[in-house]
Amino acid sequence: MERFTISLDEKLASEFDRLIRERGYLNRSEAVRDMLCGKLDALRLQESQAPFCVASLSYVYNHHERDLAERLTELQHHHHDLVVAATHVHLDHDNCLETVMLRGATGTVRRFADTLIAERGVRHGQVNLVPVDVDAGHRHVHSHPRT
Ligand code: NI
Repeated sequence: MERFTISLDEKLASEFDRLIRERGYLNRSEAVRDMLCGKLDALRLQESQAPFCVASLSYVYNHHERDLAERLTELQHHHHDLVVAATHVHLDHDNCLETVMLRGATGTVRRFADTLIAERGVRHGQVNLVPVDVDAGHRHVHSHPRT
């Protein structure tokens, strides 16, 4: 067992302690271990063990923000090969919640999700990647007819 010390500012420390209570962790070490494992799992997904994935990406944004809604739609169209479906919920007068279902090569899906999350004005961005086995017999080249 290795031990190390982490320095947190007071605000972050108290938020972390609140999260520990809410999630029912016994102590900080257990919570940190769990988060670390989750993060490492997610990173491992990018590597060769899980070349394909499905994913759900969620985020909140203000649709009044200049060009943002348009930029997000543009990005999704640019990667229509990855985007399986998108759901848009008008949360209130200003804010929208979007959940985008993705499918494709793990690295590509991850990069696409990171790009959307990093767009200025996008908040609470989260992506959940789920590794899938792709049956070689069902792996086919998509054609994208124009309408
Ligand atoms: Ni909306």
